Amino acid sequence: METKGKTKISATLKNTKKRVFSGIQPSGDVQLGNYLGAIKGWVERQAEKENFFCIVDLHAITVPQDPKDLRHQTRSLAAILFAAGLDPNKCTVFIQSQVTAHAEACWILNCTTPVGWLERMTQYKDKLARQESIATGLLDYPVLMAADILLYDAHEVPVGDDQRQHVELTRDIAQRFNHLYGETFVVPEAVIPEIGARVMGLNDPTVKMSKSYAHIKDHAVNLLDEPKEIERSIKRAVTDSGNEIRFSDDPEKAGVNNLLGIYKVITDRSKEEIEADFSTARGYGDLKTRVAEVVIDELRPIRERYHALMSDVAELDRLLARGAEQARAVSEPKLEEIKRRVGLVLPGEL
Ligand code: ATP
Ligand code: LTN
Repeated sequence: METKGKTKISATLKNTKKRVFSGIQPSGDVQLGNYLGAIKGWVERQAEKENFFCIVDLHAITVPQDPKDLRHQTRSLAAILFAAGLDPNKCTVFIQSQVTAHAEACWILNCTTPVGWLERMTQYKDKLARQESIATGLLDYPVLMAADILLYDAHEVPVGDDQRQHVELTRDIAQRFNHLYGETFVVPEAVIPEIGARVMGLNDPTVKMSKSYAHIKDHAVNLLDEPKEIERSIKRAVTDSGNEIRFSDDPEKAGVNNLLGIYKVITDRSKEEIEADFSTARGYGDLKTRVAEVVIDELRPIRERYHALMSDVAELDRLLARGAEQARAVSEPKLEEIKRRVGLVLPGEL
């Protein structure tokens, strides 16, 4: 009787938690922007939420990937997420392609999403401009992302600023489906940090730091970089010819602003405090030294835990298999609901 009562209470508590869904691509070495713009917030708020974090390998293959590298990067990314502090007892971490409901829901949503909505996506237009030939999957990328989110009835989608437009589109896709077929989906909100949502490249502060540019020398700090490498990339960060250390929207000062933003997210101090602190600094050299120090200290324990996790791949695979099972338990009934709504005959009905 007592146990029954307890179960009921914990189920009620669980249901009051907001559901969170986010994704990250296994498309290369995880970089500091991924951590400050997304992963750090996921870790900090995991206790307050019901969390689903997805390693979106189907999104990664929308641009060419070496199969061997992709396999390695998928496990390695899982290890990074756990090493950064995601607790498998509080979060469902899983590989997208292992939960087939995502691809199926994507197809159904493709059939209610006007192609013009996809052609307007800035990330698609940027990639299109950079490549000679592009895959259909790249155009369709945001519909798969909508399927990811909507299958879980997620309320919140914590992402970096570059994903704002995709979450807006997810809202449009949900509303359109609800309008056509009746209330089916929760319309989710993007949760974007005030600072750290757009960490810029160290070699070029006009371009967002990206995993897929991480091979370019001194573009990014990778989460697994050794202290010497971190120091080197930050010391070489492009700044300006002045010496004023302050937060600023001035494009001239984008490099310094980027370094201060990184420092702010990690130290969690106010802009005023930070500017006052740096008012006695001797030029950008001092700023870079202090930024490098806090980044090194922040990433050291993650790197150490990562190597420990990667030394036991069987345990990592077990966690991912459990995550996929938990994800299926939520997404499969939702997929059935979607299929029923559009008039597809379910296997159980035959
Ligand atoms: P790719 O280069 O393959 O597109 P990416 O580095 O942009 O990869 P994603 O896997 O697409 O990373 O994104 C994972 C999360 O990290 C998303 O929430 C995204 O908004 C966030 N993110 C990516 N880059 C940055 C950045 N420079 N600053 C802040 N957040 C970022
Ligand atoms: N497009 C996202 C990755 C992504 C995602 C999601 C993010 C795929 N599915 C669902 C949030 C919710 C990106 O970061 N490039």
